[in-house]
Amino acid sequence: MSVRTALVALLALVAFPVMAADYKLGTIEIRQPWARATPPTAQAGGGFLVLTNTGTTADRLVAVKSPASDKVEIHEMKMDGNVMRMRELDKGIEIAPGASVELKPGGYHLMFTGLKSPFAKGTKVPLTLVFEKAGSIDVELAVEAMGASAPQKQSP
Ligand SMILES: [Cu+2]
Repeated sequence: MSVRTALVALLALVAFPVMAADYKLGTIEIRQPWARATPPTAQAGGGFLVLTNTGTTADRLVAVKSPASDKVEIHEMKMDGNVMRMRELDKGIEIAPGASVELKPGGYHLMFTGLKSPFAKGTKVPLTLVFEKAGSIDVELAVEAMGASAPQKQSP
């Protein structure tokens, strides 16, 4: 390997570090939990994270709760013809063994409805995730700028 190749390889490692889990619950790993800041009068907000199942059997995110809003639903956003629509996934989201599911703007997301107060950039939103097999875990979503499409902070 030339010095130059080695340097490129090293830079690639620095630029794309293997993401460590922010939270771990049994075989479920939770990465980059974040939410978007909301305008002062907003009634709803979105939450996002990446779920990885390191186990050998499927699990399912079945419910989500937060003291920050009346309700949190698990939603999917999809193109219906050329209209973007979202719907509640009443059976939650399955995470296959060895697979990751990314909740992100434009796809799966957590929908907070009946916000107690707007999500302010730089604050944290407490959240409880309930999995069919792994049980439940409390996490915090980092609130990013309004309209952000990805979290600012990458996991170490
Ligand atoms: Cu939604």
